[in-house]
Amino acid sequence: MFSASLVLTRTKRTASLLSARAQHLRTALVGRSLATKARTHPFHALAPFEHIDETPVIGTRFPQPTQLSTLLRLSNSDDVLKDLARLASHRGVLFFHEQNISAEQLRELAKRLGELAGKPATSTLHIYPNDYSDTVKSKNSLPQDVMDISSEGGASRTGFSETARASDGWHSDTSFEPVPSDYAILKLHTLPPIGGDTLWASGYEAYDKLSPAYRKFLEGLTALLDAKGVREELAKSKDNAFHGPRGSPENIGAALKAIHPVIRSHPVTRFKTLFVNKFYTTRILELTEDESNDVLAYLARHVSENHDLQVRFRWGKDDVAIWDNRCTMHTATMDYAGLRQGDRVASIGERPYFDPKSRSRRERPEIRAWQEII
Ligand SMILES: O=C(O)CCC(=O)C(=O)O
Ligand SMILES: [Fe+2]
Repeated sequence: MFSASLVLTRTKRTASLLSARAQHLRTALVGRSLATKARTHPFHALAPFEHIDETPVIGTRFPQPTQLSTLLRLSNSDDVLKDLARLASHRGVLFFHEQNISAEQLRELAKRLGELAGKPATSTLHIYPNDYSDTVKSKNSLPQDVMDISSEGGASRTGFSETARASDGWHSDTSFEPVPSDYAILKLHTLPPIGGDTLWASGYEAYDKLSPAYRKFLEGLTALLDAKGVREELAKSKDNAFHGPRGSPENIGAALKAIHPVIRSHPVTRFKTLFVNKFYTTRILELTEDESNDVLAYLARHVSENHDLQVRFRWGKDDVAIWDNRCTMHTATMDYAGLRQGDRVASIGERPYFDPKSRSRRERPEIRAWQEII
């Protein structure tokens, strides 16, 4: 009886010792694998924050309730935000759920992402040329460089028509400016019961899916991007025109037009990306008008009909998207009824350029290696 109970006690103790050792070993191994993961993670500072890729080429989601407002205040926040900017530049768009970030903090975040990614000191936040303060009441309480995205006459409904082709909306924010946006952030605080998804398309993949001959043909061409719709709205509305500077000393005046390379090199990733969009690009300058119309129509179809280079986001209340306007296009979906509203901040980056020595995203072997690690 005695010895049996001793054996039992011993066995229990041995078992619990063994299990403690196993636990210790497990913790050490998990610790080591986390440390290895952090070391090998291409965006080291983001390793502690769970994130998953939405598609192979575009979109990454932070499923845990990682609060962007908390990231702004971490002791290593510069490292974390720098990696967040780099991740956005690689993945095109990042999604965050149920965010408590304020409009003022959205401004801080956009400003810091751009600065940490290396934008020129003269670039700040974009101010939209059309100030909707007369038509949208809530705009009155927002800073001038926070845009009210609203189904009630705000920017998201500019030129809206129920019979319009949905794919006509693909655009890159502020691409009509001489110095357009790098990063933009949108938080939607009011949603209709259903509908109103937003889609993003990868400019890297749009470039990579073209044949080498077509890529070569486009490289070095330049295009006119023209915010004609905004100019027309301004001419007929009571809204006040804002003539600048709109986030850069170069973004001034009432023209709302710019000439940019058709294929652009990304300053953070150094990848080549398609930089024309259906909404603002009106003419490829080196081609005849006829040729230009055909090439632009083809490129618009290339973006809108290749759904393998797109990601579609169904919003929850207070969700936030952060995207890189240099290597993506996006479009809202006007299929909803009811109020849909949020705040959008666009950081101004650098003048677009084409560097023939930059590479295609698919050519970079580390991309494949990174995807295996993450
Ligand atoms: O309303 C949306 O889904 C997108 C609006 C938009 O284009 C933007 O915020 O830049
Ligand atoms: Fe936009």
